[in-house]
Amino acid sequence: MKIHHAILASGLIAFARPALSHDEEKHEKKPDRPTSVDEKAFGREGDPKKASRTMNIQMSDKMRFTPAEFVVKQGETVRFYAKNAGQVMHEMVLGTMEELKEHSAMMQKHAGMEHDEPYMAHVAPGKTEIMVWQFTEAGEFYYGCLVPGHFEAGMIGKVKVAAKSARASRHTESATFGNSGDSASRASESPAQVAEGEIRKVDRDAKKITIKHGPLDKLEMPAMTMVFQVRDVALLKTVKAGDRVKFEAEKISGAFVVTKIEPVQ
Ligand SMILES: [Cu+2]
Repeated sequence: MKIHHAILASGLIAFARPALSHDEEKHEKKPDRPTSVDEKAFGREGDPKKASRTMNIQMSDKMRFTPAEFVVKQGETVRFYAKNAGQVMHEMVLGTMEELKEHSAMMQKHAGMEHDEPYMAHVAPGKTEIMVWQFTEAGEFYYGCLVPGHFEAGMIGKVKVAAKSARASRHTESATFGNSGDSASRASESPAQVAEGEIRKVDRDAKKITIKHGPLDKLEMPAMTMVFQVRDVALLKTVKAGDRVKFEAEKISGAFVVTKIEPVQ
């Protein structure tokens, strides 16, 4: 069997190598910052050391997650290995159905925007990303791929969080989706927005900065942690992860770009 031999051969090559190449490592999500303490309706970022369970979630170009449904216990911390078995980008984003729908509409509106929250894994073709999440609330939640068009094509899965006690679950939603009525209105270039936020990550090589910010009305963006481009890499000299900053951002050729940034005391 050719396939078998190929796998065996590549396995041997990998084994013979002194260390895994960068591509082969499974990336522990955002090791460069502390675990977020933000509470969401569907839980909070999990401490990898407390993960009691590991789950493999496979994503395919058929716009499906495998498994498409699973059950966890309230309070449980799960380490997800989100594997992209397809040829195009996919994401696994946890949330309530309402949040996922809103988020999906926003992705349609701002094609190409990048953001980064502890409850999402963006996975390039052939790669696996790790996400650790603690399900603190009982109820029914979902995971969707918000690459434009994928969620609408049915790329969605369901998590049932079984209540620890007998009390009724507070978050139950029906799995109906489809026309939320808000079809992608063409986003135009925005006026400049001045805002404050907290830096989560500075990537000088890619000229990108990740900022946790409140609502940016002029950019029609709700509060989130988002990856911005920077107009000039020199802007990144004076700031580092953890800093509170005042910044100015605008939408330029479809991308969100930070044009000014300074630390605030
Ligand atoms: Cu997808």
